[in-house]
Amino acid sequence: MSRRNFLKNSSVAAAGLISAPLIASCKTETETNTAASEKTNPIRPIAICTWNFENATAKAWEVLKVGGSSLDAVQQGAMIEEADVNNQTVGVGGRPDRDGNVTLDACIMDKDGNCGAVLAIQNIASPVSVARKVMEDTPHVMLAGKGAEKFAYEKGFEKVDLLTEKSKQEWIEWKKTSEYKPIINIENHDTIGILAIDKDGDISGACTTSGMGYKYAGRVGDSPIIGAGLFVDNEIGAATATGVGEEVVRTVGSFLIVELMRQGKSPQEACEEGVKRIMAKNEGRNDFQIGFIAINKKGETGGYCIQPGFTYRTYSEDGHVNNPTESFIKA
Ligand code: SD4
Repeated sequence: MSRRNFLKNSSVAAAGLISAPLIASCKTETETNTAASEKTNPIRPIAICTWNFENATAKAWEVLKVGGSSLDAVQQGAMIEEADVNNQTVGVGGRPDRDGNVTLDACIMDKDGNCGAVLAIQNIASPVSVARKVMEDTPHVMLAGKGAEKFAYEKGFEKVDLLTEKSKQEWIEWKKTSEYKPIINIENHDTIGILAIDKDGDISGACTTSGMGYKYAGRVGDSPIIGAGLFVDNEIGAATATGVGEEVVRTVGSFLIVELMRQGKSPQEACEEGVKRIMAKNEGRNDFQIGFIAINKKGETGGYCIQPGFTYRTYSEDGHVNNPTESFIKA
């Protein structure tokens, strides 16, 4: 859909997203038909993220409501959680690995299928922003570890100590009883995956995390893996995951959700089917958590989780909504 066609959409204009002088233009027959179908199915900019990250979707919405791109919206929304020291599963303040080092994973994907990721990067406050630089300024998709960190400095990112006193003290406590094993628990769950549709109907997504608390040094989860922690197909929709990354990687979870939507499932049905596939491979287990959220081209959303308690946040012209979801394992 062209920008011009979108601008003719009266419901979007009414939402205050555009100024009147931009609306006037002459129409070809094709444009008239497109405009008619838009009336019944208007583009509805929206941001959606895992968990109840109200500030992240609010930030994304700030970008969307003034006509910004979905790519900027997801990056800026994700950056809010990366900077929040109280979120111990993302960015600054994230829980360290079992050796006491905070290592971060992130990826970003745009409407054209361009994508970038950083894996196990240290000392950088916003890995999603480095991932975007990988996408835009290199011929690669993924940079890992020291190479990713070096690249970030080359791009002007500052060196930051990511380990807060709180996370450090908890890690010291953990070491006393842990037997030095990384934990897989169902509470360790504040990764942000964020998806957005902009005024042009284009979809982007981002995902960023410090990964599993007290993981083995060098461990990388699903969050920076395109297809696993995040996938965007601008013709169909997008999906992102939170929870135990190993299981999401095994099932190429976010790609699966988008493919299920391609086959005609709603975002909600697709997320449920994705979780059920994972559970079918883990019969009898109830000690881990995975949640998916998804959005389709129409702006419909869905979310589903293995464990109870999963919510996802949406922000659109209707305001912000915290959406509790059903779960595979009932409370
Ligand atoms: C990981 N999927 O590293 C991430 C962890 C997570 O909410 O999502 N926590 O496996």
